[in-house]
Amino acid sequence: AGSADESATASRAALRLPRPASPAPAVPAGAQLDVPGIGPFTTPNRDFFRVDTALVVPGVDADGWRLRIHGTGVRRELSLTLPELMSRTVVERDITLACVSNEVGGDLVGNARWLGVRLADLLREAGVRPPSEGGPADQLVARSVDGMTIGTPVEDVMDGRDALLAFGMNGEPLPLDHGFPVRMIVPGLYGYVSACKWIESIELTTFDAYDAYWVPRGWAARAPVKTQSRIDTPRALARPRAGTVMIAGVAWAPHRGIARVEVRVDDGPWEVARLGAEDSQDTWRQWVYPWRAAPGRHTLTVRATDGTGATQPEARTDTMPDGATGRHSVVVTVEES
Ligand SMILES: Nc1nc2c(c(=O)[nH]1)N[C@H]1C(S)=C(S)[C@@H](COP(=O)(O)O)O[C@H]1N2
Ligand SMILES: [Mo]
Repeated sequence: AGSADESATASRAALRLPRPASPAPAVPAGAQLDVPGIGPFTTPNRDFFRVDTALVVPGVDADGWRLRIHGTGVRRELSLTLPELMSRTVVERDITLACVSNEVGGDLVGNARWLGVRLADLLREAGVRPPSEGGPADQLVARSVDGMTIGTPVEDVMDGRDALLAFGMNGEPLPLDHGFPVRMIVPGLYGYVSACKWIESIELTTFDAYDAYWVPRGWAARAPVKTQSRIDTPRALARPRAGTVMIAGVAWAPHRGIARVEVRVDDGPWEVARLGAEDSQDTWRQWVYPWRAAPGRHTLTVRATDGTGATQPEARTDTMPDGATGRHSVVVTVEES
């Protein structure tokens, strides 16, 4: 008898992804800046960060998989196979996913092209109304085959954003370690309150009635992604030569978008960086600032302003309970040229 992993791998290899009724527009050419040391705009699956509690990656056979939608305010329970899910209206979207455990300057963030079905469509099909329309449930609890529970505001997934039940990632079926066969992805919310991998059910309930897995462990029940920006080049402790040095990196405020990125050298003025073209307000943005670097030791600091006009605060806070704040900086020593 084959292992769970073998049957999962075999069912993944046999899976044919549907074509999206609503494809993602091509990534604009200017989204990817041509600066050495800056990563790809779309994170390849093999490089996409992985965060979960699974000691062994769950091997789910797509052929036996079902998703159940039930709970408070559900008028018609749904129980869907994968072909049934794929027969709904399929959309494709670029969405940046961030982990609440990401420290300032950290790399627990990635951007991918997801293929799936809008969760709001399925909730409507089940007769669910959001709280703003008088619905009784304000929390949706996603459960995975390995017992994880993830709580998401019903209002957020039904407010028009592209909250997805995704089965495709960058043109392939979801990799096993990113949640095969199906996971959730919600623009603007940290993974632990939105991105349930290996999902098997969605229960409509309330925040009062139920605490999802991470909540009794000290993490906030509601957690929109905080605006962050990161310097990818030069690296900390680099020794660039005097002259023009490209300071560059990435900034994200998923679902609000990035309006501005500024860079400061030592205690100098904030200088406006050039932004890569915006793909969507749900994706990160690359940025670059050409710096006339003079010899000596310098501290480089970055800050971003999101689409609502809010600038990243200077105060550093811990990742717990709802995501780190503060500005990334690196110290470099510029050598005589
Ligand atoms: N089943 C399950 N889903 C999960 C988790 C988990 O531990 N188990 N971790 C969540 C967290 S904290 C994050 S940040 C994202 C990470 O998704 P990725 O591993 O595909 O990057 O998955 C979320 N979904
Ligand atoms: Mo996370």
